[in-house]
Order: sequence, then structure tokens, then C-alpha cells
Amino acid sequence: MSKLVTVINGPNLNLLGLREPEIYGHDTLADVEEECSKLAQALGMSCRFQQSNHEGQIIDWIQAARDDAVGIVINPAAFSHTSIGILDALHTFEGPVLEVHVSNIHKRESFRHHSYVSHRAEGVIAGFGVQGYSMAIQRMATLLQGS
Ligand code: CA2
Repeated sequence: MSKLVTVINGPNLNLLGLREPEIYGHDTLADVEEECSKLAQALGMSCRFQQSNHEGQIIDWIQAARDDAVGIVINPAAFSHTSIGILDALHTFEGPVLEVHVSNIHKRESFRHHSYVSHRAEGVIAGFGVQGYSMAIQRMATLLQGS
């Protein structure tokens, strides 16, 4: 059975490609999902793609990932900067966690510079546009080698 990586996306990312293309680009979340699935398959993994605007739902998905996923790629969006609940849930997950931001959060407002999730992440990718998701899948394959 292939290794399942779950890709979790936080609030407003359902609008990717539909609003503010100058910050987030033109690709939609469906485009990103297709790209991640193809790449994961080519690397001997499978990919589950999830998006929610609700913190509790994201926490439930992280907890559920303990049962079936070997790694988590997460763009917690605005919850990156506020949510100790998501951080605590990620601490209960044993596999690698990679954090992705489409924009370079360090080039933006100071309230985006700190991410609670980064305290748990093996790596953080920011400012590479939606390509950051593919980079995270690639890195996940390396981290999972031999597992
Ligand atoms: O750069 C990222 O990926 C962010 O996680 C995106 C979040 C923001 O709060 C973080 O600071 C950085 C916002 C996601 C909103 O996504 C939209 C996409 C298109 C149009 C409007 C919002």
C-alpha cells in the first residue's frame, strides 16, 4: 500500500486563483491538488487534499491523520499566526510535518512573521507560490525514505 500524505489547507485558501492573484497567483486549489496527486504518485506515495475554514475541523483532520497518514503537509493560512490548538494537534502526530505558505510571510505585515505551526514543522517553505506544495511533497518523499 502506498504511503498516504495528507495536505491540509486553512481558511480562505478555497479562494486561491480566484482573488488577489498579485499575492497568491492564478492557480486554483484544484490545480494544486492535481499537481500534488500526480507528483505523490510518481514518488510512490498517495495524497489526500483537504481544505477548511474552521479550526476545529483542521484539528479533527490532524487527529484522524494519526490513523492513516505517514506525513502531513499543512498550509494553516491565518491559523498559522494564532492557533496553539493546531500546534498541539500536530504534536500528537508522529510523522514528518512540513509547513507551506504560498506568499513570503516574512516580507508581509509583521503579524504574519510568527507561525505557531513552525514550532512543530520539520521544514517551512514560503514565498515560492503554489510550487511550494510540490517542493513539500518532494521533501516528504525524502524524509519518508526507508519508512
Ligand atoms: O501565504 C500563505 O500561504 C498564507 O498562509 C495565506 C493566508 C495568510 O493568512 C497567511 O499569512 C499566509 C491567507 C490565505 C488566503 O488565501 C486567499 C487566496 C486567494 C484570495 C484571497 C485569499
